[in-house]
Amino acid sequence: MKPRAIVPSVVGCLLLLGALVAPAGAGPGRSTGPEHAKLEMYETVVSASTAADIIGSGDYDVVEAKTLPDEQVELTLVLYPWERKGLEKQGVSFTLWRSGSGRTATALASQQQASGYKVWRDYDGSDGLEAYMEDLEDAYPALLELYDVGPPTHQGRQVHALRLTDEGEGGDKPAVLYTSLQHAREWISGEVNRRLLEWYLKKYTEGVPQVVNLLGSTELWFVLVANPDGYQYTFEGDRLWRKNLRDNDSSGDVTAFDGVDPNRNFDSHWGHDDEGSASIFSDQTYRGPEAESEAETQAMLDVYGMADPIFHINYHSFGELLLYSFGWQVQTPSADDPVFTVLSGTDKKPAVQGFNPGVGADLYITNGETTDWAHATQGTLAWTPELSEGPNGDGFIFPDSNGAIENEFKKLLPFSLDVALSAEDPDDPVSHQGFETEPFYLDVAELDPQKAYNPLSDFSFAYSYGDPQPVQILAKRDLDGDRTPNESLDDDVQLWYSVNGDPPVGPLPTSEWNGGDWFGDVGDEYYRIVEGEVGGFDEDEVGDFDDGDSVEVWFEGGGHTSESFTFEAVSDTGNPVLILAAEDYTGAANWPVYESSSAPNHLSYYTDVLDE
Ligand code: 0X9
Ligand code: ZN
Repeated sequence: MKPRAIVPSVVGCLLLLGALVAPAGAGPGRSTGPEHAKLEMYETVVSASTAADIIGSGDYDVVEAKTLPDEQVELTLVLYPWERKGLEKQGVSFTLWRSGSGRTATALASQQQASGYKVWRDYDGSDGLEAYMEDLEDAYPALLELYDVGPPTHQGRQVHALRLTDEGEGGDKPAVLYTSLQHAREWISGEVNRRLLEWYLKKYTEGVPQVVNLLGSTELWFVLVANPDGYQYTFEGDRLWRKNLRDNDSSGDVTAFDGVDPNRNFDSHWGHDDEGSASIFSDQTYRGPEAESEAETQAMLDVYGMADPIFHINYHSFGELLLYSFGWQVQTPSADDPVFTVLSGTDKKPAVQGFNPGVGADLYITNGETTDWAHATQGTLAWTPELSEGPNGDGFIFPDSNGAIENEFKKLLPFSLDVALSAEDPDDPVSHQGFETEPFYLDVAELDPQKAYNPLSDFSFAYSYGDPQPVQILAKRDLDGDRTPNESLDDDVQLWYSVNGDPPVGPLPTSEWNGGDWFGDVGDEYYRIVEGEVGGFDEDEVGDFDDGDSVEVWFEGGGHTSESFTFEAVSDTGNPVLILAAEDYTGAANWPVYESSSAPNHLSYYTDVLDE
């Protein structure tokens, strides 16, 4: 993953945290004013702590962070002139970002446009992507259906979804959703997605059994242009535009203060803090006036309503990453992490060659974001692949070259196909690399070493100071493998233990552990944490531990036995214990937001419990 480590958990220096608001004189009617400024890409090398402040403020569009030797960090940012000047006043100096061939982002874009596009096409034009989708539906009437999804956008465009399946087969089929161009400037995402759709059509027409079977059993849904207003604007207004075109400042014109980030407008931890999304109009991650306020978000809701996807790939660029939930806070892989890891691979063996797989928050945190929402509220496991910048290091201005674009599509194809092939049996996903999910995980880091430092990664422990002692494990919901798509049955898990090698005690019951009531849905569609207790019986009976006892613990279910672990029992000293706890009930961590922020929410609850 990209080095999250550059962001200290406590952001020390507040020097850079002042939110930038529109400069004086900004406003409608001044065609040369800052509201008509264009975005440009810059680079800067700063100390790790300054980098942490810039990223942690959430006020700047940081698109890359590379750790250099000597605690220095190279940041690539997309900025308006006043944002650059504001940072310069605080001592940060910038150079224009340059591609491998030495061009700035805007120069590269102008050059591409001036020589006439070979591959790239806009949305509105007679050979644009909207006309393309309509023509494609006409060409494949038995396979493709085009839907209007969501209301018209701010500029009156229609978002479309295409459903690809062998309609002759009928039936209620599991679905996979592929979306792209949620961010206007990320042109490569639309072309990779469009080529995937065409690849399926071609292979089906050629009678390739794998694809014929797939389209018989599965629906594939495509939203090629999730943000058509913004996308069209990158052809006509500003090549580096990211958001949609909501008229935030009611100027009647597209200005630098307009646009909502469609990838921050979903109803899952929406507006949780100002680092993962922004409240400022001109910010590139402006979250909108309320969750689901945008036509583009409602379009996605419509697609989910029709397709109810098992999996979703939301192609973005750039960075060569394969991101999955969760993104809204750090160190929080979901309970479904085994399914993500089998399909995404690991740092050493990524499912997309040259890409870096991992949880989204390892890049930076986001809230109101599509894939978090999909997992937490829809039970859909979703990815954000950050595609590459092309062979010449061109950032968002991926080359207008059929060869380079085709290479990018082919690089993604094995992963994109694995996900589709897995929809029928999602907890036993298909991996072209041969990874498989296990019934139990005592330590998730055995599957993916980068998860080792997360809480809830390793359920084993060396010493017990409690009797009874709670023990946990990550278990597949369907242990005996009789799950059918869209139906989940939770198989019983039994707990066993043995003291000092004595005959096993068990089977003991377990129950699902759902964490606290603080963080909401933990993303546990296919896996869950189960918990039981060992010991805790009357004195002198089997199960009551003595100091130094060696207790081996394991779990069984669906005919499978987990790995075991052994802890040493340590006797209770009988000494009183002082517990110090604090709760941030006024700051960003006050979630969900309570009506009163004058008293702790959870600590007072805890005190009530203790009083009972
Ligand atoms: O910020 C985004 O919306 C995505 N990156 S992009 O550069 N294409 O804008 C990343 C979303 C994935 N989630 C997290 N990084 N938390
Ligand atoms: Zn993006």
